[in-house]
Amino acid sequence: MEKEKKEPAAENPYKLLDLKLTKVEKWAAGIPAVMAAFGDLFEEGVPIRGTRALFRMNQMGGFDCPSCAWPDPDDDRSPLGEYCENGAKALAEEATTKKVTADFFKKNSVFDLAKLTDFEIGRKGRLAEPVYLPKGGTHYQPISWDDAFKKIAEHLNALETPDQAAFYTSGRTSNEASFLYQLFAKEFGTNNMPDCSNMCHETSGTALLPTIGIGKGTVKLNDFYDTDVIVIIGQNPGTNAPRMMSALEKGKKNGAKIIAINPLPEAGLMGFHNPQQINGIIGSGAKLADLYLPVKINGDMELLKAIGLLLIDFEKKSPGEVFDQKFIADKTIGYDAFIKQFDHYKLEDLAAASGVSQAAIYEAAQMLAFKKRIIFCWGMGLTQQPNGVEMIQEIVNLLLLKGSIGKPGAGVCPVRGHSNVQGNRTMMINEKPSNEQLDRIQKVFGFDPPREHGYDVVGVIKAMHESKVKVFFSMGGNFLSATPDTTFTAKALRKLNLSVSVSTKLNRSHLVHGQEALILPTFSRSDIDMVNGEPQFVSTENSMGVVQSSKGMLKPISDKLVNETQIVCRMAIATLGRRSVIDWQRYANSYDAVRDDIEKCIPGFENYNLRVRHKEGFYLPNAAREGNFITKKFGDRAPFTLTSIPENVLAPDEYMMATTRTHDQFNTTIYGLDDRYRGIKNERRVIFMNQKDIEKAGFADGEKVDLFNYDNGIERIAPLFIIVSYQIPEGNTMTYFPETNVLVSINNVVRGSNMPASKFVKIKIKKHNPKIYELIDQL
Ligand SMILES: Nc1nc2c(c(=O)[nH]1)N[C@H]1C(S)=C(S)[C@@H](COP(=O)(O)OP(=O)(O)OC[C@H]3O[C@@H](n4cnc5c(=O)[nH]c(N)nc54)[C@H](O)[C@@H]3O)O[C@H]1N2
Ligand SMILES: Nc1nc2c(c(=O)[nH]1)N[C@H]1C(S)=C(S)[C@@H](COP(=O)(O)OP(=O)(O)OC[C@H]3O[C@@H](n4cnc5c(=O)[nH]c(N)nc54)[C@H](O)[C@@H]3O)O[C@H]1N2
Ligand SMILES: [Mo]
Repeated sequence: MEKEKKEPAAENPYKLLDLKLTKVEKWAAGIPAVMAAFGDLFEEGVPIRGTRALFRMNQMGGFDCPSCAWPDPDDDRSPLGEYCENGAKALAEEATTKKVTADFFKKNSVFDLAKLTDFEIGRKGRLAEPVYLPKGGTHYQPISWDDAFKKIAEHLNALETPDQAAFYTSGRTSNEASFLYQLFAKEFGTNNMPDCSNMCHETSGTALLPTIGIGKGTVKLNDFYDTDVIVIIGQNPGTNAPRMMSALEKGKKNGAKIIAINPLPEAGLMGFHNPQQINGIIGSGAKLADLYLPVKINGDMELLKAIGLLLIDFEKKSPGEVFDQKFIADKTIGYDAFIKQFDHYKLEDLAAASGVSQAAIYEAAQMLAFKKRIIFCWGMGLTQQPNGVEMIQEIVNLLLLKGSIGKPGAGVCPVRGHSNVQGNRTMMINEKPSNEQLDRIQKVFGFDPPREHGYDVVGVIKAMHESKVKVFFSMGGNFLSATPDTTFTAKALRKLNLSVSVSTKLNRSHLVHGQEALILPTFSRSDIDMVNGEPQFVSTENSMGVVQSSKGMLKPISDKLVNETQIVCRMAIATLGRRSVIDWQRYANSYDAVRDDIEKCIPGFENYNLRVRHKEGFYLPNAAREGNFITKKFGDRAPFTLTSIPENVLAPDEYMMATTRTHDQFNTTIYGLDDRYRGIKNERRVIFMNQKDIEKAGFADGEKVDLFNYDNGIERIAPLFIIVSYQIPEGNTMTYFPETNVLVSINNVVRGSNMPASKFVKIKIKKHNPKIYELIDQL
């Protein structure tokens, strides 16, 4: 058995529940989704409070769903609001009336709380008052807000340099709070602003900025309704962006074809019963993917190159009909060198390495060959690969050949994660702010912002380890569990002088903390945000660059919550005092004042206060969307990028593992223990394997195993998983995040974006050894 740990556990307890296998679904949503949505509201004991809120979610003038960043239709919204099962679960998490009070912490030590699973920790309810853990303390204790800000200020002001502090952001923070937060960090004197983008779509931005001139997607929602082909690669919309399914359904109705590229035949790629339409609930629903390509993990580059090779061949046979030669001549650069590169490739080799049959690749190429309106959507399946930047650039290459960017019904669509992660970046939360951005800050506010780039997520973990960062402030998120190499990261966090978490719910990052720690409870998106007796609205930016207002409607569960905007202002006043050139109190009193200054600093926000009050919000400028590719290096042309084929070698006893989300979680928040579409009930410690691999290795379906990673000569262990025989390519395995983050080396990163390559983890699998826990203790 697992031994009693010396320190609060940084990982979920190693215990199995009672796995039941159910049918693997071929359709997403429908009746079970509606039931699950309302079921969660009932489970949280908030059927009326929650249902009322559900009807205001994603309604014009309502509040923005806290779940994903998929946009709402510009017009034509369902009178019930646009919601989905997982949006309802996210809301139930927020709307719960269960509370975590100071009394709760008095009864439960940090050590004991860490013995719970993430699922159990999340069930405890909303954080209701600020608490503080003194050096050597075992229990969090109450603290007043004023004293909390004093503590933060003391620690920050005691640092030798401002760069010994770091300010993390998860992607739910509003534009207004984000802007103030980065402004504070810059005035304090550091660009150490790691954020969840560093684990999410940094790879997309890194790939797109130098090729199309903007690090964001180019399509609008309406483009999905009128297009020829939609390619969905490395993304699971049925679970992670369920409202995207309505757009896919509508596109299909209007004649679009869908190609899905994924090692797993995800239910949400195969079919959809629209839960918001009667015929979707009871009728036959819509078949989604016209073609499913079961690519190997990280086989996408070869697959994309194989499609490119065939398209070049088709173009040779029907000149001018496959490629858009005028677009290539007018808008791009590097075509000849790009085409020449393909002389070295053979279809057989590419197909074999991708894991997809030549016939299927041929079919994909044919579906694309004579069409000009093509949309490519992608998610973490590409961005969390070591060569993710190059793979996305290869997608851009294909779209440039076809003239398929910057026109209606065509373009790139990186499907963002957190509901305001894109807005956070627009508000300049970025460890690498551009000189233009810093110049504007300097001009508007009159102080000299630091110019040196700061730490990103991987960088800050290493810096904490080396005691170069001593104060860590988290605006939302669950840093310990979201980041790689859990054991290494836990050690890093424990070295801090002070860790501060602004949070809505209890999570593991509160339990693995700095020598002193603060938990500051805040509002969620659905809460009414009163300032000076007036309910306020904030604004967010969705995956397609639309800025919209969001106004909460639920009474906060406690009068001891402070909203994120006020938290930043009060921290700034306490820390900077008279050193500051900014009137923080003015911002604390008025969000309009914040928006006025955002307008002065960030292009595209002209008349912000006026336009944000329009019900449908407004689009931010996006030159690439209009067909103008303004790149630093090539002026007004989009370059073709020469990319390379990865060399993937696995030892005979090695497997490739991707970590993914279940249908019952939002990142590290675990809503439930099922993964309904994939046929998993009541267990998270499972590993999906191909039946042939199971037999070859002498394992059995249902057998208990331990997982190991040996990157950089270090043994990393994730004990006690159950093998589930699954339709997945040979040599590939899939497990759930965050349970297997312990296996992801801190040095296993994406080239160019420095993101953890959490979908490219080499593992070994051994029969479960009951003595494994002793080994872990020695690590
Ligand atoms: N309900 C819910 N909604 C969410 C989230 C959530 O946790 N729960 N998280 C939010 C966030 S922050 C984000 S970033 C998004 C994430 O949404 P997604 O991008 O969908 O994230 P994942 O579930 O990690 O994995 C995506 C897919 O990648 C596939 N994949 C793995 N390896 C490869 C590969 O090598 N090639 C290809 N082609 N595919 C591969 C997996 O099979 C899986 O289907 O969702 C957001 N929305
Ligand atoms: N192995 C592996 N690791 C991954 C991934 C993966 O696919 N595989 N995905 C990565 C991705 S895409 C992402 S985005 C990161 C996510 O990393 P994070 O954003 O750090 O993690 P979350 O789980 O979304 O954060 C949940 C916590 O946020 C707090 N919270 C929720 N709403 C609010 C709010 O409105 N305000 C405030 N202040 N706090 C709030 C709650 O306390 C909750 O416990 O994880 C990454 N890690
Ligand atoms: Mo994400």
